[in-house]
Amino acid sequence: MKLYSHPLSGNSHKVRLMLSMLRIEHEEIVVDLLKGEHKTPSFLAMNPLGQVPVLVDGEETLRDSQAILVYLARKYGGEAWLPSDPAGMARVVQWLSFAANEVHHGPFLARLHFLLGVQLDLGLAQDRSRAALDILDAHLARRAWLELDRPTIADLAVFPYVGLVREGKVMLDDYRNILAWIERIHTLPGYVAMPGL
Ligand SMILES: N[C@@H](CCC(=O)N[C@@H](CS)C(=O)NCC(=O)O)C(=O)O
Repeated sequence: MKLYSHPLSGNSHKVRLMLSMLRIEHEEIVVDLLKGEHKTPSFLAMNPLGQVPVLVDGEETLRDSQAILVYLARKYGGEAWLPSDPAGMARVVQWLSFAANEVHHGPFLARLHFLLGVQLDLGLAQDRSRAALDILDAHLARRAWLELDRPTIADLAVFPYVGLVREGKVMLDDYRNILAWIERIHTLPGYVAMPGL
């Protein structure tokens, strides 16, 4: 199995965490985003969107961190990380959407501005970050994990950019439930770090 990734990519880190927690041997190939390696014809042949992460597992070439989490969880994780019953699966998937929408348009974009100097509406991204954090913190007031009383791919999908939100100059200090959840994720078997987390 091959993971095409970048060390500072939180989306890559979601997949790195899942691979480590499932103890799946793999090769990690760093795609140099600053040199534009993700826009070369050979990379675009794997992912026309020109983004990491990309996972290659035998004949399968998959893009998008949420989709890859679903694939790994269902193929290698049994019922643990993504249950197959309709309601349980839907409960988990609603947080994959939250990661791709609320977290992307808030914490991801605010960090992108400071990390790479990308010009965007920083105030809006920070406002959206706080709105997403408010929802997450309230949700975590009543539970240890996002759904199903155990860690699932919902937690792995939402965690990296929430944990990195300080790099977008949004402070986490007042979000006690989120901070406790982050600490719980740190203690999961197979947890691996990335710069800033
Ligand atoms: N929806 C995708 C987003 C992937 C994404 O935005 N990747 C970033 C790195 S974290 C990237 O490759 N950006 C380069 C670009 O968009 O040109 C996912 O969840 O994997």
